[in-house]
Amino acid sequence: MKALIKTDPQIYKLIKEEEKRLQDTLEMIPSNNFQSKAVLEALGSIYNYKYSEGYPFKRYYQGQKYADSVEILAIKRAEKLFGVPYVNVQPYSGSPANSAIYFALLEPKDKIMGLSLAFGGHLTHGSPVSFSGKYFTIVSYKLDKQGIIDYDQVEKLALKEKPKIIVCGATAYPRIIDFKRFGQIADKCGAYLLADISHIAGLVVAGVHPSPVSYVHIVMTTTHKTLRGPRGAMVMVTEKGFKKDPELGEKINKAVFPGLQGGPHDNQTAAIAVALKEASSLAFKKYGQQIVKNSKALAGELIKSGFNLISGGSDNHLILIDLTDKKANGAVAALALEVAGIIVNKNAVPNDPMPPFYPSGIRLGTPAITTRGMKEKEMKKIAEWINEAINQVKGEKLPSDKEKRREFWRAFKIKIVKNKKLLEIAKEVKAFCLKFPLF
Ligand code: DSN
Repeated sequence: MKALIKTDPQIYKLIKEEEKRLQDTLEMIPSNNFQSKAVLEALGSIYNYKYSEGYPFKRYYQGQKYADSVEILAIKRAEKLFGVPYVNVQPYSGSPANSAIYFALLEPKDKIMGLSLAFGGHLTHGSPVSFSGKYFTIVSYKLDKQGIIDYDQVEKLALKEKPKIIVCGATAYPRIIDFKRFGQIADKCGAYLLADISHIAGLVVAGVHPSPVSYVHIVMTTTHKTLRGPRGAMVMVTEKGFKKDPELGEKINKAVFPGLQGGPHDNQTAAIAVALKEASSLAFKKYGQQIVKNSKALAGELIKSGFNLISGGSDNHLILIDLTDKKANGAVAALALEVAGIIVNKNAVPNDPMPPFYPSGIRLGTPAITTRGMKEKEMKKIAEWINEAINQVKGEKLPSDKEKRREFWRAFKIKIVKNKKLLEIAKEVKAFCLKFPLF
């Protein structure tokens, strides 16, 4: 980073400080991951300068001799890895990718059916605060009392509401998704079926989560979560998708560009190609398997310590904890854990009585710590620290009155960073992390 130090020492310092923060802490937000140096080099390459509106061999600008090859490599690698006949690698990220799919297939007010955000879905699956809930008609399905997708309820709702698209996929769901059952439901009601596998793409590649490809028409994934690529996304059409609608690929291409985006980010495409090459390796398969082993081990330890895990455990890379039984709150716990060097996010739990900014739960996962080489043995220690840290904030009850809550939160933020036990854990975490370098 010689040039950066010289040109902008302030930004250089902030990058180095972030690197150190990551080295010294446990990054357990399940959507975050660390990319390889090779991916980062491609992302920071000369391709950042380039405009390439259009698609390979059909561009609106000259000078595409090599950019075309980059995009074709990315497409071919994705097709092979996921076993699909069509991929668009241009979406800037997951939300634009889902938008493009909707704009390709729907008219304003058409019906989308997805998992409610409050029950683990995503903003773009029909939340009223996102474009998906504003421009389209939304029907949301929920989870059953155990925190599992209620497939019978999904079927009933789908047959009653006849949505044009059903979205299966989630951001805070710790169990296997039954894509086959979703496929049967979509076929019964004539809907397109979109699998949003952003969180689990790396697990699908590793064979530790069933692939949706045989059962759905479209697959969307971001590239930076378990897949360990740069920030970005891909839209794939399956054989089943082409059977339903031979124009599907063309419709999606047009919706991505010129419908929604301008030129693709060629540096991002190059980095996606690198990540896809890495994901085709045996080492990546083992990595994906280890993510799940770690998540199951961590879930088991947390259950032993009396935590209430939504759905009773984890089959994938993430764990969702309802802290109500521990007399703790998600926002309070997430902050306490951060002081202890463990980074998670506060998260709503099913039927959460608390508002989204102060939800009752936390969401945590194993993709990033598995990238660092941690295994089941380390999960035992991490569970101990999580338990000790949350014990420090037991009984910290958020007032229901808004003004009092703001006061409580201001005072809590000042108090918690001085908590001796949490600072002790942070020291232990830092020493432990030394054995697992970021790169
Ligand atoms: N923000 C992502 C997540 O944390 O799951 C989803 O877009």
